[in-house]
Amino acid sequence: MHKLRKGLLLAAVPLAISQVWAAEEHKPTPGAAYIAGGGSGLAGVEMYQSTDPKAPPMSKAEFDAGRQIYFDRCAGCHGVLRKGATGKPLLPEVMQTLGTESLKVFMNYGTPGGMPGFGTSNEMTDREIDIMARYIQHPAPTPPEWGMKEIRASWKLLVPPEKRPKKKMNNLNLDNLFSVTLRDTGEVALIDGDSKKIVTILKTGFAVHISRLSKSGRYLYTTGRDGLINLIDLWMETPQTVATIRTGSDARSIDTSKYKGYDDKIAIAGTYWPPAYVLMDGFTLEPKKVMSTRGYTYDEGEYHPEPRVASIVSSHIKPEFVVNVKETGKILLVNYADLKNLKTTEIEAERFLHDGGWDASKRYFLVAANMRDTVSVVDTKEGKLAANVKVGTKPHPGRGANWVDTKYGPVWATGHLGDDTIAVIGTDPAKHKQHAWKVVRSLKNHGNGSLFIKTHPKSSNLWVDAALSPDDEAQQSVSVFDLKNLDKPAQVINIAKLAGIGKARVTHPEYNKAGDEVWFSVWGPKTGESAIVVMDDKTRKLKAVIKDPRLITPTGKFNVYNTVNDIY
Ligand code: DHE
Repeated sequence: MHKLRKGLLLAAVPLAISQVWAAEEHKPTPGAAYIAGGGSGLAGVEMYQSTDPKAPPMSKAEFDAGRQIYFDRCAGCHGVLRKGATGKPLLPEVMQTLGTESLKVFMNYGTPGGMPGFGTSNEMTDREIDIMARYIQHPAPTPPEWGMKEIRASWKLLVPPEKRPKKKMNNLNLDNLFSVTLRDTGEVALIDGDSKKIVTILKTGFAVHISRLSKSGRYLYTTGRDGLINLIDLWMETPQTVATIRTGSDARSIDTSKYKGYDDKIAIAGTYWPPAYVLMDGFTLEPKKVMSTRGYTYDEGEYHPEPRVASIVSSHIKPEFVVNVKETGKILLVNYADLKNLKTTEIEAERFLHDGGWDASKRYFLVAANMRDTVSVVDTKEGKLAANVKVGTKPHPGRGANWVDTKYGPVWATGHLGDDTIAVIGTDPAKHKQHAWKVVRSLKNHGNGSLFIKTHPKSSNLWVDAALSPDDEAQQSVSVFDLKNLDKPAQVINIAKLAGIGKARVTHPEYNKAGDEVWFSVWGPKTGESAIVVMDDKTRKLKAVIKDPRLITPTGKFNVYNTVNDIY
């Protein structure tokens, strides 16, 4: 932010508070708006309007509008209860001291702490900003809890296992099927990787977030941001949803058991609200157990009322799920061998855990603690933290990328939201001890705001997006590095242009099963054009453009084989 405007902003608020806000300064980065949100399932939930005589009055309609905007745009950073998460706490008594006019300035222009300017970016009208400035001076309404009674009542077994096909009823090459998130319509498109044709489009949860596959590759699980889980049977003539459940009212993660003997048996879903994870029967989604993640931060031992469940991965070497709890900075290894006597190992890692993936051996899990500029590494064989590795500003790996580096042996890499570097971390303490858990290379991406990075064991290319870069050209383009010669700068390819689309972000590289094609989402606006672009990995030339009016806001893509086997 411009120095003068920042000075004016801080001058507009009482000194003590401006000092607190300035003291924790973080430079605004493209990541701020992203973390602020893709919306939340809580926006539409009716809540009790608590009032405080010291706060400015609000009508019921204004309160409801404020609640809706808050959960759509603010809760991602400030927390459901406004106790602070990646953004500052917004406690009513402090907000009342600031007062409506100062709060309007913050909301209009953003803050030095990284909050986007909702007025200057035209994301909120003056009227909405006025409502929000008053809304946050009132006590935060608490969304309803969602316990086993509600979870069970929401469960719908549409096609029980005995009524499902006994063998695969379609001619699809399921290993090379892609599940594509259509974010703004709350759907997934299943696309045949061989013919590049859409097989079907299925309704899922609100702003559907990710797809994951069962060990056998038969079942596809999706989670909506509203906590709605869909279980899709890929063996049916046309794949369809066979069960649904709501595990909470705000959610991002889902996975299923992959340890031998437990194929497809147990599913797990993480929730942001209420903060918890739910264990279910993998074939039916029948809920078995709900576990709260409320508790104390790992470092200061401070109670946190809403530590959200971020990424979850399934171990291949133990009957365990790795559950990453964002605000407390704890990684839970949840052993699902005996649900009645659940054993979890609680590992102190780093706060603000977000997304991550396995190293190539699948023993170590590397997860970004994004607001702490750190990658935490868990040794799942020993059940303990292997290292906290300092990287660049706000790492965001997706699942990251693994390759054998010509100089440093096995490595894993992440891009960053907040700078244009790619951190390459050594991952082999057995044979390359001197490089293990160190940043051995820092590559230069074509922009900041990177969301996802990908390679494949059969490829010698590394593809990196910069989807949240503020620069149009950068957000439409990807960098391709030659893994055999990383001293050479990357080739930068404008993928959106190849699709003939002007205004779009290009994101989430995903390989086909063979590892010779890499797919990108050209993520246009809800009312505009979008596409999937398929690049030939060897020649780095365009292979196909998939366009269809039904492909609205495609973002994540999940190849069945690569997702089952955690190939990245
Ligand atoms: Fe994601 C993974 C949370 C916004 C696309 N995202 C994840 C994971 C978490 C997360 C915790 C890891 C899940 C796992 O592995 O179990 N994402 C969040 C947010 O809280 C956030 C910042 C804001 C929000 O309100 O949701 C957010 N995410 C987005 C987007 O805006 C993206 C770019 C587009 C979209 O579809 O919404 C997006 N997130 C993705 C994708 C993955 C993901 C594609 C899976 C990556 C993979 O390769 O596995």
